[in-house]
Amino acid sequence: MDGVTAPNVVAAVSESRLWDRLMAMARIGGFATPEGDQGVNRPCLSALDREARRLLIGWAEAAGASVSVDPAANLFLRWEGADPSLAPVLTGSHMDSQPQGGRFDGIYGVLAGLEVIEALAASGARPHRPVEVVAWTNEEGGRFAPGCTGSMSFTGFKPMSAFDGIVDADGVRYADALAQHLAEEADLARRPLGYVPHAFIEAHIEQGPRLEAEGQDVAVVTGIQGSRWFTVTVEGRTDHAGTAPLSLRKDAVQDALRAITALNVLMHDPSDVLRFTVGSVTVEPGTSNSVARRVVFTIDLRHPDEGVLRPRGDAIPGVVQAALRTCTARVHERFTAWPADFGPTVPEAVARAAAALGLKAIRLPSGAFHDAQFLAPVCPTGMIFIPCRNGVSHHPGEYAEPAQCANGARVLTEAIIKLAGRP
Ligand code: HGY
Ligand code: MN
Ligand code: MN
Repeated sequence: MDGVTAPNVVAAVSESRLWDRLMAMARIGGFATPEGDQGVNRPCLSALDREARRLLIGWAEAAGASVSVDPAANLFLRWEGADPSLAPVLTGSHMDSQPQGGRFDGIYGVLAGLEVIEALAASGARPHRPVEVVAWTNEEGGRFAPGCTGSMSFTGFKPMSAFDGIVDADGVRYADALAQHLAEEADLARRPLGYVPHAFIEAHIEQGPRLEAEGQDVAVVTGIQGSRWFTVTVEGRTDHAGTAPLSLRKDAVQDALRAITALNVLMHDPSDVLRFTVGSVTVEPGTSNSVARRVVFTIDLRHPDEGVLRPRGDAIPGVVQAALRTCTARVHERFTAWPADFGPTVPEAVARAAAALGLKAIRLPSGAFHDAQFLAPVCPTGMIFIPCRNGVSHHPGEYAEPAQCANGARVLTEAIIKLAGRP
């Protein structure tokens, strides 16, 4: 570990403690699949989410960190700096999961951040700047779509009120779930919403195959591709499946199929860089013997180049309307994250940290979005990726090795010490 800034601190990162905590968290909302995978279903602002946060808070307070929550329910663990008045170096990720999620997406970055605090505590180090670990609210957007509502609120990308009316599958409003969550965490110290960090750095599994395939230890993440989410509501008329002539029907399923087929043509990309996903299709009334009166389907569109993402996304409403035969349709864009470039500061700190630790690293853009996408316009931002098995994520089979998790936490520790000012 030549050239490591604070070898005693980095050496205090514990692979076994980090791994045990990852596995303890995986039991909260955990489930086994018939194939033998261990998945996690931990929706944001749920009782499971609060259970996981309490576990994290217990560990953090035992390590000597102070704990607080902001009005968006973003949870902060603070390790005081030699000069508490300085803007902190902020790290962290999210604790919510996809419904068929894995044991590492998000939670790894939060626990790697806690490992930095543990290492600072064990070595008695007091960096110049405070170090804060954040668990962002609702990164995934699985229960309340879109995702990243916590980090968008924190950075002022959107006012918190913009998310109030989002409802989950049970019709619960985001604002009500947030109010209940904050009430159940009323014993925790409060802090105001938002500040400008000195820097933000997030550790995460790659959620792609390159690090494993190329035998790399970590990735220096250079940026995040853009994402645009839409919902398309196709309105028809329900009819009797046995008696209504096809020539008189307003069949929302048939027109939704025409729209999706036309969108596939719009989104065709021979270079396979563009990502177009229809991940959810709901049909009403949804019975075998009634013609569908309504179909709602989602669109997740991604591309690293705004020059592609913008025109393809802007063309969606016209393509949908032109494809309809008998129904009407509404297209609503509910999430827009333009491509983020992380610039030099934090990626250089990550690259130097990996080199100082003798780890193999490549530079890589992120295909998945992250809260870091919304911090990038606010402060120097970057990410560290660790390999995950077969690149699998948003799947119960998601997996990373204990040593890989520890490597990422050590790079995070070294980079944060460098950014916060050495102890
Ligand atoms: O969808 C994403 O890219 C992220 O994993 N939530
Ligand atoms: Mn994630
Ligand atoms: Mn995810």
